[in-house]
Amino acid sequence: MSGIPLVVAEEVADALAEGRAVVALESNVITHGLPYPDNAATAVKVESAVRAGGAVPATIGIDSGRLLIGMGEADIERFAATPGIPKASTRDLPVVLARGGLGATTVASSLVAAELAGIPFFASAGIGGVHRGAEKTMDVSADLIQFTRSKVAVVCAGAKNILDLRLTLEYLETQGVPLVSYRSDDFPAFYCASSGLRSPHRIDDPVLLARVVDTHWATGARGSVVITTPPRPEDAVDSAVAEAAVREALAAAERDGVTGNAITRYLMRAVDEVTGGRTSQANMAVLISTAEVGGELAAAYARHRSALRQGRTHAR
Ligand code: PSU
Ligand code: MN
Repeated sequence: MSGIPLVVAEEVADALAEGRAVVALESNVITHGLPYPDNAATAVKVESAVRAGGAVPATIGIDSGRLLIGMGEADIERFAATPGIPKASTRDLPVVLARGGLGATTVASSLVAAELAGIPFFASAGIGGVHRGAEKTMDVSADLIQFTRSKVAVVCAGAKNILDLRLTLEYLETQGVPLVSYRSDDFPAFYCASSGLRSPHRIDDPVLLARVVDTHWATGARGSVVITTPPRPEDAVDSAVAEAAVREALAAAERDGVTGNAITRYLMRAVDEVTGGRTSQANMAVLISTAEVGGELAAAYARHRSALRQGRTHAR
């Protein structure tokens, strides 16, 4: 058991005890990803989407030195409406926990919490990655490093095209992080259906995916399996439109001298301004659709595990 106090929501604790599917979710997207009140409404819809997929949602956050494993609507509203909650990635996690107060977990720090709580699945629309210009700035998201450390499967719509997606895939390959695209050939770029980069593996069968996750851990590997699912066609933004907006946003960031952990939020907002709000609409839709697929895949994984426990090797 961890030495960090965990506040596990009753519904989450029950599901874990009974071997039912749970999907962990980050809270940084609530505090830093979208403006109020869209952030609160979206977070509630994301939780419903996980349920529609067949799993129990567990939104992760930090409160008074404890890790929240599952937020109610009141917690979500508090995180969404309180200004100035710090973004707590893995480097910040011990500081924010030890000081007390609220903290919003990124993908990386949510994975730490999920593993402590025994939750094997996590979903987020967009993972962090290698930033454009990283050969000079060395700005590589701690999310990628955490994928080599936390035994949690990560379902996502790829990573945003504000990043260098080619370098992001190279990094995952170098670090031996399995990357599998569910029912698509390409690595998606968040609200763009494709990054133009082919995924190393495509798998269409959730049972085979569940076996891939188990097999990764059976080899003794620590770390994540990254599973991508593209946006629904009706939600997707045209890649050329998104790329043009990203270039404008990057120029604005350079002009304003924005660097470090503030850059992701800055670029997302700037892209949204350039596209007249089109991308934040797409952002919300992708958060929801990814969560639903995350719920479905976590449920398939839980069924697979339970079949194994009962001595059946090929669950359906
Ligand atoms: N990618 C997105 N939207 C986001 C993030 C990433 O498309 O909101 C957030 C997530 O919380 C992710 C974090 O874990 O940014 C990565 O930040 P950094 O690059 O500073 O590690
Ligand atoms: Mn960074």
